[in-house]
Parts: sequence; C-alpha cells; structure tokens
Amino acid sequence: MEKTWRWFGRKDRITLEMLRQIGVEGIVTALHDIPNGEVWSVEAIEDLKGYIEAAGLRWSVVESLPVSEAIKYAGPERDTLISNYIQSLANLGKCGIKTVCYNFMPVIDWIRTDLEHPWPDGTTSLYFDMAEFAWFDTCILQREGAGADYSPEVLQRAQQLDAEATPEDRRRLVDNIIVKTQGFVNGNISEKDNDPVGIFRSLLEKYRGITKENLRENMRYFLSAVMPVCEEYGVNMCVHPDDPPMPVLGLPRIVTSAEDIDWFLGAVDNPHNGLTFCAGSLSAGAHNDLVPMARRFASRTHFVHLRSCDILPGGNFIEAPHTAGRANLVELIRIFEKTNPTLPMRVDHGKNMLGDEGYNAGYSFHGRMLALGQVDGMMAAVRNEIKNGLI
Ligand code: DNO
Repeated sequence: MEKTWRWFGRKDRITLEMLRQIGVEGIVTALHDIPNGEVWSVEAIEDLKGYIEAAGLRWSVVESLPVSEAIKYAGPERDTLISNYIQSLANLGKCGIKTVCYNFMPVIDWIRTDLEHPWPDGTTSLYFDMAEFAWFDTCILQREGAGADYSPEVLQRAQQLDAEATPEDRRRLVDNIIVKTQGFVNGNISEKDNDPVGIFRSLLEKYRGITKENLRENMRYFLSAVMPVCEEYGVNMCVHPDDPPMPVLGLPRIVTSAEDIDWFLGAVDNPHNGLTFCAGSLSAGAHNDLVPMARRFASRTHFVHLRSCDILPGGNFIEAPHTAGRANLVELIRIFEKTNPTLPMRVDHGKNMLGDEGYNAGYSFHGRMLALGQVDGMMAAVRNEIKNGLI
C-alpha cells in the first residue's frame, strides 16, 4: 500500500521534509481553513498541491471534505450545500486528487474521554471510559432521557464522578469530548468557542426525531447526488466508519458494522461509493470481526487507516499499540496488499512518547513515527510472502 500521513497543512509543526525522511510517500490533508460547506476553489487546491509537490510528495487523499450537518439532517439548505460539495469534488478531480474521505456522523465526529491515558512504560494513549461519557451526557449535557442509555453500574459510577469532580475536572471532560478532538478535524466546535456545551445542545436539537432510517435516507440522497461528478472525474468517495461504532447521545449512527457497510454500498451501488477501512474505529465495536470484514469489503475500500483497539469491561476501550489489539493488522495488510497494492494507507493515531507534546490529539510525531515503522515492517514482510507465493 502507499504510505501516507495525515498532515494539517503549512501550520503543522511536522514538516513535509520531516515526513520524507521517515518514508512517507503521500499526504492526507484538507483545506482546513475553508469553512464547512463552502466551495474549495481550483486555485486553493492547486496552491496546497504545489506546496506538497515541491517537497517531493503527492497529495494522495483528502481527509476530510466535510459533509455539513444540514445535509445529514436534511435541512432546507441541503441542496445548496450538496451543489457546493459537488463543485468541490469537480475541482479536486480537475486537480487530479481522486480519493476523498468524509464521514456521516451527526453532530460529533470521533469520541474519546481521556486523551492522555497512561501506560506503565511512560507513554500515553487515547481512551474511552463509558462512565465518564455517561457523566458528560447525564450530568453536564443533561440530555433528556440519557439515563436510559446506560447500565445501572455505569450510571452509579457517573454519579460518583460528578459528586467528586472539581470545576476543572468538568472543564477537562468537556474539552476532551467536544472541543479538543473536534476543532482540528473541522468538527462543529473549536477552541475559540466559549459555550461549547450550549452549541452542542443546539446541534443535538436539529436531530430531534431523526431515526436511523431517516439518516440512511439522507446518506442515500447525498451519495446519489454526488456520484455523477465522481464518475465524470474518477473521484472515489470513502466514508469513514463511526467512531466508536455505535449510537451515542441519542443520535443514530449508520456506519458501524458489516450490515451498515453492506447497506450503504448497496444503496448506491457504484464503485466510486466506497469505504475508508478504519481498523481502529471498527475494532472498538465487539460486534465487528475485522478480518472477514476486510475480505468482504476490500474491493470497495479506497483508503485504509491502520490502528487497533482493545475492548475493556464496562464498554471502555483503549487504543492499543499497532502491533497488538483486536484489529490484527498483519492479516489486514495481507488482504489489502493482495487486493490493491497501491491503496493509500495511513497509520492512524499514535501514542504520546519521547517528548511528544502539543500535537493534535492522537496525531503525535514520535508515536506515529513508531507506528509507521511497525506497519512498514509488516508490509515488507507481507510483500515478501506475496513475492514468494506463500499467500
Ligand atoms: C480522527 C479521525 C476522524 C476522521 C473523520 C473523517 O482521528 O479518524 O476525525 O478524520 O471522521 O471524516
């Protein structure tokens, strides 16, 4: 697979020159300064593309071209937003950038409660604690009916956390769940917003009454509208699975399982409608068995995220080292290398280690570099197996 790396543009402290030295071949990025819903012009795309190419790299994948909320909840401005989206896809196609990752998660993108969960060796990783999440949902957000979504044990622990918390603990939890993990991926809330919980509540309101079936229909509507431009320019769309792969905060989530993936691939059965096989997101769901899923969906996979989770008691999960966890990256690499050796792949997330500090959550330098080295070694071994006819 092509070794790519998520880079956050010219302001990223990790420079393209650094990435070349560690063996990166392609860049995954976005026009992060353009507000969601606005058109990406050819000029702006060419400008960033030229900058990447001047460093001897290529812009392989867009992650993400964000799908505005009104497209997901079918608000009155949805057709205007979809036509802007189509224009951005056409402009990307004209510039030769042909793989576009997006997600269809309502209100909130990926979710973690702890961004620095310590390991005994002194490193830290991302972590999801169900009781902390229930504490946020029931006591801080105070979402109506939230209590019904958690077990009595989790609720009891959430109440205990609330009783013992300082205002700083509350602020940190809000920051972790809806601010620090969202702004840099062009989510709905950024560090500049001074009432994140208020904004969050009003976004949730937009989805009142929207069922899983409604959300599926809205995804079908969106995909049907964008497929013609994808066909015209040879652009491959690849939806990122929901992270974690389950409904949250009373919101439906529709890219969580093999059944969901089958549904959206069949709903708009076009080779340009594909999947980002995010091994990390999928492995956080006990219902997902990744190796058979990779076999089943490899031919419609346009982008791969390599990462692995371990599921812990009580609904908690932790991001495991890339050589461990339940995702079985070696076997996934075998499947994807055999199906399409040019498929773009990036390591996803990394531990914080060796002085990694101040990076976007999950996007450390040393931690991701270690992961890339590990995955690069696995890929070399697998290519050797293929060459020698062993697999
Ligand atoms: C988090 C990422 C997600 C992903 C988007 C794609 O680390 O995996 O934010 O980029 O969901 O649209």
